[in-house]
Amino acid sequence: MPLEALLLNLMQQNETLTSDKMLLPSTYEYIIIGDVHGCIDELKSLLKKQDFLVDQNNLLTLTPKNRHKSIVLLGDFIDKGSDEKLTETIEFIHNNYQHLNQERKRFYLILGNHESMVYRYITNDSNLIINAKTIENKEKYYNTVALLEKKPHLKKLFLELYAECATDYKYIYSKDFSVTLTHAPCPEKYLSQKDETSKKKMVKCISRSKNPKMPLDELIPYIHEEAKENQHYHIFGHLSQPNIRQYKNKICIDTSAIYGDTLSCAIVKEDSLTFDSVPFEKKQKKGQQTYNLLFDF
Ligand SMILES: [Mn+2]
Repeated sequence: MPLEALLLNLMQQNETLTSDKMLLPSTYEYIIIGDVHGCIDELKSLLKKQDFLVDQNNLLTLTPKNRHKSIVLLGDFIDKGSDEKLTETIEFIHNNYQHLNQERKRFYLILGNHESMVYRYITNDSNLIINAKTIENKEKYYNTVALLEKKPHLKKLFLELYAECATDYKYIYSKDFSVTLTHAPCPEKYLSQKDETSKKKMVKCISRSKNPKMPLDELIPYIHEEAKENQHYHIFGHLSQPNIRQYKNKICIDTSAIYGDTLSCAIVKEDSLTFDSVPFEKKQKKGQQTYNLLFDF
C-alpha cells in the first residue's frame, strides 16, 4: 500500500476508535474511583492526593501536574450518605463535570444501580411497581429520592448527571493491556455490549441482601471462574469490601467509604495499574454493613 494510503487508513482506524464514546483515550492517565455514596470529603481528599487542587468555589484546578489526568467515577455516588453530604456531592460532581470537560473530556461517569433506581423513582417509571416493599426500599436504601423531591434544583442537577452516565468504559493500551470498567461485576459475555440485558448486567448483579446466607463467591461464581492471569483487567465496585479485592484480572475497588473504611481508586497510566485510598473522615454518620468477602477461597 502506498504510504499516503496507509496513513489515511491508519487515521480512519484511529477516528473510528476515538469516536467510540466508550473508549478512553490511552494517551491520558485515569483515576478510577469506587462507590462514593455521599462521601464528598473523602472524594476531595482522594483527588487532592492525586494532584488535583480544590479552589474556594469547590472547582478542581488544572495544573501542569494533573493536566494529563482524567477522573472516572465508577457509579453509586449517591444514597446512604447524609442529606447535607449528598447535596454537596451532587453539586460538586455537577460543577466539576462541566468545568473539567471544557477543553477535552476529563471527567467520566459510570452508571450505578443507585443512580438507576433513584432515577426510576423520581421520574415515576411506569415499570416500577409502587407497593409497601418499594416504598420501604425507597426509605431504606434510596434516601436521595426524598432529598431530590425536597430540592428541585438538586433534582435538576442529578437528572443532568444521570444523562451523562454510561454503563461501561474501556481503556486499551496494547494487545496485552486493557481495562474494562463497570459498576457491578458481570459475566464477560455482557461486557461492552449494547443490548438492554447486557447494560442491566453491568449496572447490577444478583442481590446480596436477598441472599444473605450465600457466600459472595457462590453468588457470582463467574467472576472467579472467568478470571485469568493476564493484564486485561475488569475493575468494578458495587460489592462493598473492607479492602481492594483482586483475583487475577478481576478487581473490586468499592472499599466501603460510607461504612467507615476507605474510599479507593485505581490509577491507570500507560500499561501500569496502581491503587490509592483515603480513610473515612467521620464528618457524617457511617452506615452499617456486614461484609461478605469476595475472593474468599
Ligand atoms: Mn452498587
